Amino acid sequence: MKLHWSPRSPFVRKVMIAAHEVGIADRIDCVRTLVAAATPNEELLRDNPLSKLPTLVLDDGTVIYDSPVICEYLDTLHDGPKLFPAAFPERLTALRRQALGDGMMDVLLLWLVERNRPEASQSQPMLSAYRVKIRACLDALEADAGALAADAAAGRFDIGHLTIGCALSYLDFRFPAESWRDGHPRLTAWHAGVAARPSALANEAHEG
Ligand SMILES: N[C@@H](CCC(=O)N[C@@H](CS)C(=O)NCC(=O)O)C(=O)O
Repeated sequence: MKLHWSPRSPFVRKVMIAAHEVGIADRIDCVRTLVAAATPNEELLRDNPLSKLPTLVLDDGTVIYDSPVICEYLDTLHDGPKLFPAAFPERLTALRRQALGDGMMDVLLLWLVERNRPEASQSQPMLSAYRVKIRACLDALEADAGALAADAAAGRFDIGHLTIGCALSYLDFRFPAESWRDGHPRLTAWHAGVAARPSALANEAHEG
């Protein structure tokens, strides 16, 4: 399988952590692909008309995106504990947490684009809206941290935990000045456990 890949993308990292967790990372050939919202990548457009990472191309030419769909596909390739619980209500909780983590990463990417514009062109209302949303997400996660900790104590790790872990780590990577741990002690403790998993350590975000 070929994965359009970047070492900076939080969504690519999510997919690679999922691949590692289900034991098939060595079946993925990562191809460095440059994307930018303002510059569609001509080659990537042939596989994904949205020109977005991650995009997975299977050996038979089938193309799969976006990260929730890729992760759910990878979860069909193994017989171990599933990242996507089959039964409700566990499935609903995992999908909601995945949506929250994905949504946080969407906001952070938009925030990064806005922050990288020349200062005179930056929209202060948008910048402050992004901060308000991320803080609200962190507060919601702190309120959920008791349940997250109980899951960890029971050895449960699903797509919801994985995605929230990626979103928090992306805050560390791109927004260290936001000091997200302040006021979120239980979430901080939970995240430390996720960040120490071999799958996360093997796929640290980096420039390059
Ligand atoms: N919903 C998508 C989001 C993917 C996404 O936003 N990827 C970013 C890189 S991290 C991208 O490709 N941006 C380029 C663009 O927006 O044109 C997913 O879950 O895969």
